Amino acid sequence: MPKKCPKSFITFGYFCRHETIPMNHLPKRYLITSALPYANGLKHIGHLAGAYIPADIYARYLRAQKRDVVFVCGSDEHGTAIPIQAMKEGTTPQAIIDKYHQAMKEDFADLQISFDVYHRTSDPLHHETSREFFSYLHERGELETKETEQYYDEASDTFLADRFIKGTCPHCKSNRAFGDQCESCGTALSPDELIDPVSTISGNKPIKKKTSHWYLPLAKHEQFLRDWILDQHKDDWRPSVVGQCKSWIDGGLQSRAVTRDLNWGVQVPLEDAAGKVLYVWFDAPIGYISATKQWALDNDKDWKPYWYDNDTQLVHFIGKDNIVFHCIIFPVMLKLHGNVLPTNVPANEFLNLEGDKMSTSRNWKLEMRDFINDFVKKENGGDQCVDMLRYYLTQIAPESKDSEFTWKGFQDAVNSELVSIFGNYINRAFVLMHKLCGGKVPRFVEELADEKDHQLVRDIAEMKSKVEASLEHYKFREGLFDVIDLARKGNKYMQEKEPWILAKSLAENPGNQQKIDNCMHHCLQLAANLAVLINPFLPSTAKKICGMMKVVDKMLDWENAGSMKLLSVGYSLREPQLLFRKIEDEEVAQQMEKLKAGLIMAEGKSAENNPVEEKAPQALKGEIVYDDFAKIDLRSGIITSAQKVPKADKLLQLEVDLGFEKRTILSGIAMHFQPEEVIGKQVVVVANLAPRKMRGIDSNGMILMAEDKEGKLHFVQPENAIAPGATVS
Ligand code: B3M
Ligand code: ZN
Repeated sequence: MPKKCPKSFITFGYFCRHETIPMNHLPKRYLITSALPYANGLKHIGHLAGAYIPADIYARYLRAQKRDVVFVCGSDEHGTAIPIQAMKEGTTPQAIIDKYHQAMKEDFADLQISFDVYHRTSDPLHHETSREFFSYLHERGELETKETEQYYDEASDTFLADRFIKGTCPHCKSNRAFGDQCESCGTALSPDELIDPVSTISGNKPIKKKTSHWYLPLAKHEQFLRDWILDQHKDDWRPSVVGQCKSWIDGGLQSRAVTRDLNWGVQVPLEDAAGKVLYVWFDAPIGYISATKQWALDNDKDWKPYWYDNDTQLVHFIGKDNIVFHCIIFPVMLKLHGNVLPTNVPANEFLNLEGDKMSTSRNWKLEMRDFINDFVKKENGGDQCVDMLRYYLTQIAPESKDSEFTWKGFQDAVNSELVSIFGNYINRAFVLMHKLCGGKVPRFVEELADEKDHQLVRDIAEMKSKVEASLEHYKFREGLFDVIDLARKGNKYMQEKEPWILAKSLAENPGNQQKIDNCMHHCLQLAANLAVLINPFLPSTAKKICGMMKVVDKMLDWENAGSMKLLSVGYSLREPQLLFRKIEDEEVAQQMEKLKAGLIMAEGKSAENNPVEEKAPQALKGEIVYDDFAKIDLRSGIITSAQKVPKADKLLQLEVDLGFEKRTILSGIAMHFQPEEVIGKQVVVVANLAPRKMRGIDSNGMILMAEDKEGKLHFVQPENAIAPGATVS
């Protein structure tokens, strides 16, 4: 039995959407946000599945309900990620953000993510909004100042915040840990926690230098956070989100620095703060407010109620690595600034790709742009392919645990569900109606209705509230599953009614025509209902069905779902168009090849010249005596910096610390490793090799590498960390 919420007169099928927040009416307005993607590179389908598609489904659903909704997003253009990308691409931070802002905006538009505004944090409106926010908190004494010693890179004259410092993660021991977060295990870090930190700018070991910053004292707000999240929202937020918040709060809330010594970002609006900018995670969420302001300016609306009136439902769609910022830090900021708090933060887990974590450095990823180019913009592509991707990514949405994109899975989802169930149902309904009912919506005669007809009507009505209950609770995969299930029921109904068989004996049984008409009438009303229900998920498909029915998009208003009167009797409909094409085996094979080729490229090999094949074992070299070997002085060392050698594809110029001295060594590993990957590596060096000049640079020694049977290089390393200079024999 549906439980009725005592606080609300509105229930959606099974649940009330206000189980914990007392409200006796629907919120006046909705503000939906998707995480602002960093403008430092193209985004992959994991991002799309985590923060953009679910938000878009929700926004489209609310719009179809005629609710007041604004869906905002924009590029996150600050933080150390941007200058680092600029260094990598040999250009300026401004050029980087301009390039990626435009590219991401286009990708989202191509995939029909229906933002009401796509803003950017480099916009003066955002700078002004963030500065005002900071000043407001500062003037009210809500921020602390502290002088601390922080890592500093003398070579580049820079304090090493966040991504400017790299080292070994104290938790998982990965060497892909930065000053803000470990890339491998996702733990939030501070630079002081890193083991063997090095500057990502110069590769040097940093020194410590005094600096002062402003901090948000989170501990002061512990009780508020406990009451608000762990009590008020314990049941309506996802368990994983509440769980992460609980462990943060229980772990003891530390003051968080909200400023940085950096020359890229929003200037701190205080006299004594030259050279300091707001921490990117302070200004980025304020980007949601600036984006709302921009939307209001563009549409002649008032932005304030969205951020100040408590009758706003604010929902942040994010990936799980952003939970702490959206559930702890930003809400404290919002509370202090007098704004509304998020009603929900439906964070998603991660999406893996073909059995492995997606990774930019290993090239194991599927960028949105790749899909757009390989499917949407190809012949036989277009909007149907957008909806295919939206379908599959919703079907495998990592709502409660990590999930996995596979090309075979994509093919199966498209061919066996979209094509065989949904597309097939719509197509058959149209084809049969043209064949058996003269291309017009036939009449339904109630007196002839049987139990199957009644059941179908009940199924349609019930599905409306079922999908609502799912969407109101951010269970998008469940909602989509239900819509497909309704199409499945339609196929079954048609199969059981067999109007084509009835048609065969029409001459003997003229009464069969009304039976056929009854069946086809229901089938067409169901097709129209399917268009309404699928619309938030697959908007192009819904529109296409409207086109085939010669009805305006207004039919897609949510209130129409559940009705058996969407199409008028006698109305003539168009010939059907196929909604979806199949995904061929060759396409799957091609994508798998492409993925593997990308991996090989990332390992520094070109896919064409070096197919993955095992190398023949190398013959042993001629015998030597012990004295020959004893001449070689092997020492342990640590790579402290690395850079590419201009015009030499294969060479990396390394600085290796041997304890007693630092060496420049040229190593032929550039096709296998990026410079930043090797910094901090322990190595074994042939320390007494005669110097050799290459490309005008003296190389003093050689690094030992092992080559596996696929030709991949691995560092030869001592088992445990040992001091540089140790002898190896
Ligand atoms: N740019 C991190 C990310 O892209 C960050 C999100 C900001 S949301 C305010 O994962
Ligand atoms: Zn880690």
